[in-house]
Amino acid sequence: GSNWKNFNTHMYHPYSNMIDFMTVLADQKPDMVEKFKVATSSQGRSIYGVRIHPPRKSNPEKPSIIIDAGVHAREWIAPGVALYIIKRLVEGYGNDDKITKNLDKFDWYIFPQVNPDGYEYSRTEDRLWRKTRSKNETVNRYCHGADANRNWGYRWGEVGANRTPCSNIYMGSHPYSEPEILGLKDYFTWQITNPMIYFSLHSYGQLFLSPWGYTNQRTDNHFDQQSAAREAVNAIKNTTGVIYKSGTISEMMYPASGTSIDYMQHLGVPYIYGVELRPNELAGSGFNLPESFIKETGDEMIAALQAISEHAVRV
Ligand code: ING
Ligand code: ZN
Repeated sequence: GSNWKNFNTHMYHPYSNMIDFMTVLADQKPDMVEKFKVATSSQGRSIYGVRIHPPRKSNPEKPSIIIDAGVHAREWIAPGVALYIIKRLVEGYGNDDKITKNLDKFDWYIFPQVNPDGYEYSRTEDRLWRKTRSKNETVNRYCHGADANRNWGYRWGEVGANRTPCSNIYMGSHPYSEPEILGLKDYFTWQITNPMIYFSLHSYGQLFLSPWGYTNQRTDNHFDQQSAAREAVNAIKNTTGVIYKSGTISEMMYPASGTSIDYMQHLGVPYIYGVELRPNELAGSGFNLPESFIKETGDEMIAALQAISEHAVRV
């Protein structure tokens, strides 16, 4: 029974339902939503993004907001939030003042599940699976997958990545060895004309992580990135009361190279955050955040993106 409005964003879905939602949405809202394919996964699944824009002729210079989710299979809240955002934007245009104004200024590109092989494996075989499911035949036929967030080509394999396929942070056999990441990189690099804000959704920890990951040196726009992040943190506090923190990846977590964040910084995107969604360390549920938290966590991300958007057009 297919109407995009019937898609239940308050639950964790199988990958096939996610595709169905995007398909139906693009069919029923052709003036606002385009669905496009960016890659085929190692196991042959198609990976999609959607572009959401106001129902009028688009301006090629218009800045964009890019969101990806599902990079790490077990972090289920991330695709949950991405799908929630897609639905909220489409419902909100013309009805919600802030969303309407935002979409008039920014096009949104959302990739709600970029590692479907890993995701399905985490649903059926191993709830805590993190990586992709590519085969490492020549190196180790028993350990599958690479860490999709260590496989990007900028400063690939320098620190905080591992060369052995059985590691959870295996960087892959070469940069972009994972077809999911190659497709995403090509799309980000060549198909999005004016990328302004990039969120890569992960869990967990309630953190905004900015570049660099590969070094503890600061980027040349560090202070502007941090002031935008503080505005996001405040917006969240005013929305749900929940506390997020911000800082660079290497200072807040650990050094990590070959991440999408460093790639996008290198590309010159001004506002870049790896976001660790709920819960925090104290909550105990970790990657098993109950579905009932999707809505509030999604509202937090919309508030954060609104705040950073306002910052970005002000500076
Ligand atoms: N943490 C991230 C990781 O890849 C991160 C940290 C997030 C780095 C976003 C860069 C960008 O290790 C989790 N939870 O995966
Ligand atoms: Zn992650």
